[in-house]
Amino acid sequence: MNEGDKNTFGSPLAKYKLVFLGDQSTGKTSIINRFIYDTFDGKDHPTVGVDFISKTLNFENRTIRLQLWDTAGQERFRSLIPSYIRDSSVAVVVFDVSSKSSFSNLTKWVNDVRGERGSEVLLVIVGNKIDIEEREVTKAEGEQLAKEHDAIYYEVSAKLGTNINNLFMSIASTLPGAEISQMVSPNQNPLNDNNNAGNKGGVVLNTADANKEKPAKSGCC
Ligand SMILES: Nc1nc2c(ncn2[C@@H]2O[C@H](COP(=O)(O)OP(=O)(O)OP(=O)(O)O)[C@@H](O)[C@H]2O)c(=O)[nH]1
Ligand SMILES: [Mg+2]
Repeated sequence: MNEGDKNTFGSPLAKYKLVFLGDQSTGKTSIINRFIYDTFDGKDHPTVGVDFISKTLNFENRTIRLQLWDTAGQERFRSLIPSYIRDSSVAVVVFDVSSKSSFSNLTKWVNDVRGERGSEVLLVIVGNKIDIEEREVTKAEGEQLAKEHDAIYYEVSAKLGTNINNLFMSIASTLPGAEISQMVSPNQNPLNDNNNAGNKGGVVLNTADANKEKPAKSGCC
């Protein structure tokens, strides 16, 4: 174990794997890029295989590390995905609120998750692109589907950054993490904490994580 795997007291960090799933172009990579780097370039960069990045959060009185697995929505990579679902404690299934078909296909993704992990996983359904006015899926429809599948529901815009930090903080708040961090007092809002932050808006980003653990651009598979 290297120093980066320890908290301020030298204890091992609590680590959680999050897998991002959903149809092609729903905005999985854009959501992750907004969270990690606070950027959005508006270009198409379809993920090839699976990408990985991690981020350490000082949250309330805990320090946890989120390991984010960003999967490709393209059909040709489908066979890779079950093993990443199997390994994860959180599955974030993303659809595009301006695309009815991405919403219709959500059930298939959710069934894949439940099939692999049953109820041993935190399921989060995310409606992305709420900056687009011509919606094809309403918030009520999203909420209803999430309720049916016992999932948390969030609507976000990676483009504008709307609700992105709330989404990740909400996920982090449901994960157990035994470590007590001295870096953030219990009353301090981590979203306003820019100590050591590599990104604006910041929950503390361990930039070393991002550099060290990110594989070659083509992904890991
Ligand atoms: N308007 C708008 N466009 C977005 C938003 N998020 C992503 N996009 C655009 O949607 C397209 C696809 O975004 P990606 O993040 O590459 O989607 P993805 O789900 O990672 O796609 P795959 O890797 O192919 O599965 C890009 O052109 C993005 O710029 C958003 O919140 N609003
Ligand atoms: Mg992608």
